[in-house]
Amino acid sequence: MKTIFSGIQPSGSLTLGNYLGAMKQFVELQEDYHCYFCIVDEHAITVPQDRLKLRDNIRSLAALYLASGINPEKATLFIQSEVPAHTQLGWMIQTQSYIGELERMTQFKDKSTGKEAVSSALLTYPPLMTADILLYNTDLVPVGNDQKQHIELTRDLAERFNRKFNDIFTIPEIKVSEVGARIMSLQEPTKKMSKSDDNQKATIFMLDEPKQIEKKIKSAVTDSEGIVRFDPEQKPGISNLMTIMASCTNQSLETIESKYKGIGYGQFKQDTANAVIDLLTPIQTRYQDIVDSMELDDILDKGAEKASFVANKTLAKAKKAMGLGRVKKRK
Ligand code: ATP
Ligand code: LTN
Repeated sequence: MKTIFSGIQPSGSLTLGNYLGAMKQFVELQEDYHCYFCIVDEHAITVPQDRLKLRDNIRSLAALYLASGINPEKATLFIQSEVPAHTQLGWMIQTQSYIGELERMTQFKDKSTGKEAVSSALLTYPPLMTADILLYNTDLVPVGNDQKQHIELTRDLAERFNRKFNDIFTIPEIKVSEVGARIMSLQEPTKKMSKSDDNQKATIFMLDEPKQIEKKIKSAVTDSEGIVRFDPEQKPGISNLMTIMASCTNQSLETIESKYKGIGYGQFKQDTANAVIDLLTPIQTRYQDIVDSMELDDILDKGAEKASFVANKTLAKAKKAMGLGRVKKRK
């Protein structure tokens, strides 16, 4: 069975973009793959975080994984900082990464441009992500489109390490879902929907109440043509809502286009809002049952233990390959 690894940052409340671009595929994939799903809290601290909020976000994210359908009997769910091998291998990979290639990452440019104090960890974020992936002999990494560049760099770094030291890492491949890979902001549909957007109206959060969801979708930016047609270049707003509708209801874009022929944006927006509400309501109910439970702690404890076992084995091989540590003398 092939192995899958993916991570989500506990850097705020999860969005509909995170669900449709990442979480939804995770749930489907756990049936056919050996899966590791990680709450990457060490990635989240590459930008400033409030400690109490971070704690809440970590727990909330773990509960959302489970509420969305991740089954701890099938997949390993754990918190990155509870498995020290991640930062250890991350450091080793950093020694093999070049500043120039890290500076070319669009996520680094987006998050650092115009900022006064940029942490060096924001630049060295990709080597840690590489370590996350390589520790588990990962074959496939399911992520949204925005992570493509990071996965390409992961492959380069793994190949570089293998060439220079010993062939120990599996070279992973990216897996982007066909629909929903890039959900855009409701207010600026040429920008991706993001948990850290300052404009609250731009983003649907997984824990938003039905009324809020309806309000946000109804005030989503569209165009004046009045035709429900998929054209991301000319009609980014409507195309984004169509993508949302398509991935919430598992319909094709063509079906939606023909269904709304001659029907205005008002009805289309209302139906899209209902589709999102129908998708999120059962997840929210399960979330409330899990988030403060001891069961959640048990699942995360077991997850960290299982993940550590595999990660430590890979780490030991990589240390040996690089010549770190020592060989004990025997009597
Ligand atoms: P931020 O918005 O704070 O930069 P993020 O949501 O982009 O964070 P993560 O939480 O780490 O970053 O993303 C988790 C997963 O969700 C990744 O696989 C990412 O590709 C996917 N994802 C994030 N935003 C979207 C989006 N708008 N559409 C589709 N997938 C997304
Ligand atoms: N960089 C990713 C989060 C992330 C990740 C990973 C995804 C950290 N480590 C390993 C897949 C595999 C992001 O910002 N979305």
